[in-house]
Amino acid sequence: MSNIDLQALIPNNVNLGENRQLQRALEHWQPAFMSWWDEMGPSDFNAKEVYLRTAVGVDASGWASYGYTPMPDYRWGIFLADKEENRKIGFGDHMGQDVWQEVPGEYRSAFRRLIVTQGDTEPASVEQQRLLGHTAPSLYDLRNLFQVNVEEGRHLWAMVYLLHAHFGRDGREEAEELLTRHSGDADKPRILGTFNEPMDNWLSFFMFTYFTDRDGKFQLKSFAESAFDPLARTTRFMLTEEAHHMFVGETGIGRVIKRTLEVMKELDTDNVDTLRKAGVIDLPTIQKFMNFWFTSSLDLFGSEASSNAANYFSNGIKGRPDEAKFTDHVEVDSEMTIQVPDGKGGLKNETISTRNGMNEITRLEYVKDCNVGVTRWNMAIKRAGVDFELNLPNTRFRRSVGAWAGACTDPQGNPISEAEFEAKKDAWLPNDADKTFIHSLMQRVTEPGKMAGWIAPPDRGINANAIEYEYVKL
Ligand code: BYC
Repeated sequence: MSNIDLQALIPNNVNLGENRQLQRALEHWQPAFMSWWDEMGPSDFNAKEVYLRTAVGVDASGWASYGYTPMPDYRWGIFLADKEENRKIGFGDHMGQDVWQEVPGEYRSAFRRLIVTQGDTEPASVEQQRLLGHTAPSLYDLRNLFQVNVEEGRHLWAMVYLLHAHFGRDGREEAEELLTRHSGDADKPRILGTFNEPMDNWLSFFMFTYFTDRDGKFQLKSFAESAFDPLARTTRFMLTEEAHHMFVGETGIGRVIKRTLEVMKELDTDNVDTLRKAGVIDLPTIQKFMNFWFTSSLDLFGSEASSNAANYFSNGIKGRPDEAKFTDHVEVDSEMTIQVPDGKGGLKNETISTRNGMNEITRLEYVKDCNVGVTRWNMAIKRAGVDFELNLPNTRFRRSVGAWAGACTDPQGNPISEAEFEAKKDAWLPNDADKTFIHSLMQRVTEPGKMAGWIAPPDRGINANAIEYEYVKL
């Protein structure tokens, strides 16, 4: 196993010290990253001690160490999963050939664009979440937010390393740019839609970590298949960190639902006003926030039929998540069916080449994965004897990218008129009153072990510590 040099200015397991030029370039970028963290990272908490886990190795057993660290002292660095000897390309036109340690010239701009797009989402999410620390429902949650934030910072480092190490001057310029675009900025926004959405409440944070971080999981899995081995290795290690972010989302939403169910039982009611007065989030509102963040995240997979995606697959740039489980890894003549609007207010089937449909294949795998948590939440609702079911909306609903962009459908995906959509959208998506209500709940709780009234405590603390542990020293 490769050793991590944690003493280096930039912790790494890529023998950075042996490449002085690259090391100097990254050491030059490091202060720019630190200023970005100061200005755009979690506001007002940089001096606080946070109980964080830090990567100290890359093997599955014991890669993390836990301890109190002020966030700016976090050991952001470069960690690649170990090299697999004799690894071969597993899909596309180069299938069976040796993987590449350098980017082939003809694919350089495609790789650069994808690495920049991936890299752009990481600091974007930190920017979106920067004010949430002020309204954390508990110290446990506050610490989880900060853990997610520092790890997204590290994921930025992962992409910046690739840009510096493999893309020369262009790469260095792109790395600078990653710190100058900002989430929601009118002039220089982040690249992908979801990462410009404002996030001023913790229900959205949990939805984001459940749904949007899960897009991250699927995109990283696609890169983990890449013929460009350094990209595959860096994303494989990122996936181990990403798992915690989705855990925060799934358990966060689960705890909100649990608390609501407790109060529904106590008061013996499902009346929305009564529940809101009692300070918990009614289930229909949870459904609306889910509708919003799930559909926004669906757009992140790109168009149903995409020649970009076909090229990425053919050229070995980006595979399908868990490529090994598919039977055909080349898909040279195969076809698939997608649904598109028929131009007359309905829908029709369209046959496309499987290569063109790679985004849709990945999106459908993602939807299946999203449903795992939804099923778990519904089981809790059922166990509580409440007659309500949360459902993911259809993938045609509220789309801004792809075949259904701008088309109006109901949450079941049936095409409807714009007038009907406008009339009903307040019942399907968070409306102003819902947002005002959620906002009113966002009060900071700082006593160790105490939770805000709208969320149940977690089942257990972090790293075998008690829930009452002082996860952030305020
Ligand atoms: N918003 O052929 P198309 C994560 C653009 S999340 C705005 O349909 P393609 C994380 C597209 O760029 C994972 N624009 O799409 C989560 C293209 O633009 P150009 C992030 C969009 O190229 C939480 C045009 O529309 N990683 O890690 O097949 C916290 C037509 O594109 C959007 C990646 O995304 C959108 N939603 O696929 C922290 C992986 N969607 O070229 C982190 C890298 C599409 O015409 N990116 N467009 O200017 C990719 O693999 C691909 O770029 C996409 C799009 C899958 C996003």
